Amino acid sequence: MAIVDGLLLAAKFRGGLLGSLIGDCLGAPYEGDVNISKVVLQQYFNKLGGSYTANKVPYKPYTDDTAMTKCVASSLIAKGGLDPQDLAKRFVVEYFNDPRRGYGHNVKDVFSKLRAQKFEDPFGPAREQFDGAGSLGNGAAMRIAPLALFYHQNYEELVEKAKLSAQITHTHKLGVDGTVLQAAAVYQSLQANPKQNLDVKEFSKGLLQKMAAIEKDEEGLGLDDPHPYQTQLKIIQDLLAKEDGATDRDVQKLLGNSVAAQFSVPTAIFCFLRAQESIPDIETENPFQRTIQYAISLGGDTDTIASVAGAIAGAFYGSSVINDSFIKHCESSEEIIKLADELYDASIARSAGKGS
Ligand code: F2R
Ligand code: MG
Ligand code: MG
Repeated sequence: MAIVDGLLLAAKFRGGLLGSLIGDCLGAPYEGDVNISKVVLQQYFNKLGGSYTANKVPYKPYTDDTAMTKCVASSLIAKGGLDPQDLAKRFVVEYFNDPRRGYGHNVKDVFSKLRAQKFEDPFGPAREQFDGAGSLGNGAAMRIAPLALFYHQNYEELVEKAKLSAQITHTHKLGVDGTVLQAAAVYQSLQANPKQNLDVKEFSKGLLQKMAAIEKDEEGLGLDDPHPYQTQLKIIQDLLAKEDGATDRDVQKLLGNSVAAQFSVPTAIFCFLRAQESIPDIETENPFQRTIQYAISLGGDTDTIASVAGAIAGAFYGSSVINDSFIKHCESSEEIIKLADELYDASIARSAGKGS
């Protein structure tokens, strides 16, 4: 991590969590929509990106994506690392205090069962989902950014903890591996120098290598494709290589925009990589905004795809690239900044303690 000094790293922590928040808050009004008008979306971004005028411009509430991300961050800070029981409790307390945040339809059962069994086995209820198949939704990936930031010093440990944190709610291989892929994307963004142009081929190659290691034992699991995330990453590479640029239809059809981790996490990664350059009908010079605006323009699970893409973009650029007006329009942005700073301190303290 030699190219990233302490000040930049702290800004990247803020960027990662703010990116996740902003993608969620700005994407939420469009969740489930198809054929989103690029013109209307541009007006929406122009309005929100203009000078902040509290009470005049709509205030954007966050959804389950941020509610759960906050739980992950606060648990890591309080416990100094992943404590599945503590995290499960935080999810449950958060959900029953504030259930109307647009949670996944089935994950609510996990919260009820965890509460009923008093957190004795924090992984038990998730294993029972979908008749024992487990959830393949993107709900574990959408909240993983704080954990990827916290464990940035040790990739192997990050993978192990990402899997465990996912399994509190998602035990299907596709749900777990989608979480690992998102953790790896945030990890790579954090290591990269934002002052240099991002090599998108190298970035996707790095993820492909990492997922080859994760998916190496998956033959025999009964999946139609034993290497689903490698397949999606190769599609990303093909789409990025298209001379005329991928159409929205290409992206929707080939990568997807649904609630399934397999068809949303790679899409978010593609949005970040494609947004390194200008995109037709997205009028901004700011690559962070371009990432989020493009992710929302694809429709479907817009809050989550934009949140996942925003976390990757924010961890690459750092908070300085994020328009202050977007930050101020999002619910709890001050709290998110505080959590990012505390998470940074906790992560650094942990690695300093290990070295002594
Ligand atoms: N739930 C939503 N959006 C719909 C309603 C929002 C509306 N605006 C409102 O306010 O009510 N968004 C949130 O859910 C996604 C994350 O979901 P998560 O946490 O993965 O939940 P769950 O319930 O585990 O899975 C979601 C759905 O995926 C399908 N599914 C999952 N595993 C499956 C399996 N093994 N077999 C078949 N289907 C499976 C089911 O339909 C689940 O209900 C994010 O978009 C977040 O924003
Ligand atoms: Mg949501
Ligand atoms: Mg969503």
